Amino acid sequence: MEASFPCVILESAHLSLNPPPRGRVLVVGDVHGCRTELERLLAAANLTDDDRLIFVGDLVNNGPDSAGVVRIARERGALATVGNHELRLLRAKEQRQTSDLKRADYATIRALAPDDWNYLATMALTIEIPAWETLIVHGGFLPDIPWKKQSAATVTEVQVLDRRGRPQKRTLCPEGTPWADLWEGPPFVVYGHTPMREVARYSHALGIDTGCVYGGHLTGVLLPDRRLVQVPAARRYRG
Ligand SMILES: [Mn+2]
Repeated sequence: MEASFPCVILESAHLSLNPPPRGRVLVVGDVHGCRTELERLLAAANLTDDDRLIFVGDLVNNGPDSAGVVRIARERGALATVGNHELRLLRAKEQRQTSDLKRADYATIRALAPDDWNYLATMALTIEIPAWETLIVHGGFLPDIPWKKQSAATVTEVQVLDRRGRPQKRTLCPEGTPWADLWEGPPFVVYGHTPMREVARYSHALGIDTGCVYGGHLTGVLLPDRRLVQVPAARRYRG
C-alpha cells in the first residue's frame, strides 16, 4: 500500500446533482464484481449521452471481476455512493492497517489498479437529485436524525432497526424493522445493501439489491420514472 494515497473525508461527502441531468439517471444496485451482468444491464438500459450512470456502492468483492466493474464505472464517468465494502477497503488503505479486512478484500486489493483506487476515493456518502426529490445511498438512514448528519458507518451499513431504534444487520436482528419501512420522506431514497429476492418497494424508498452475486438479479432503476431494468445472474458466485 503506497503512502501517497489521497485522504478520504467521507463524512462530509454529500453530492448534489443540481440541476438534474438532461436525460435519465440509471441507478444500479450492488454489483459485487459481476462484470458480465453489469455489461448486460448497461446494454439493456441503452443509455444516451444525456443520461447519467450512478452506482449505489459495493461494486467490488465476492464476484469474479471487481476490477473490471470499477473500470467500467470509471470509463462511463459514473458516480457512486460508497458501500461498506469500499469503505472498509479505503479505510484500510488510508490507515495502512489490515485488521478490519475480510477474506474477499485481499483478492480485490491485489486486482485494483491505482486508477481504480482513485475512483473508489471519489465515491460519495450520498447523492441527491433535488429536482426529483430523490436521494441515493448504499445502506439507508435512521428515521429521526437529519440524513446529512448520519455517520458513514450508519448510512453504509444499516439494514434494520432493533426495538430501541438502533441500526443493526438483518442477520443479527431478524425481528428488526427494515429502516425503509420507517422512512417517511421526502426525499425518496434509492438504496442497496439489503439483498432481497425482489425489489423492495416502500412508500418513500426503493431497495434495488437483488443479490446478483448470490445468483439473483442485477437491478437498475431509471429515474425520474422509476422504471426497472433487470438481468439475471449468469450463475451463483457466492452461497
Ligand atoms: Mn453492502
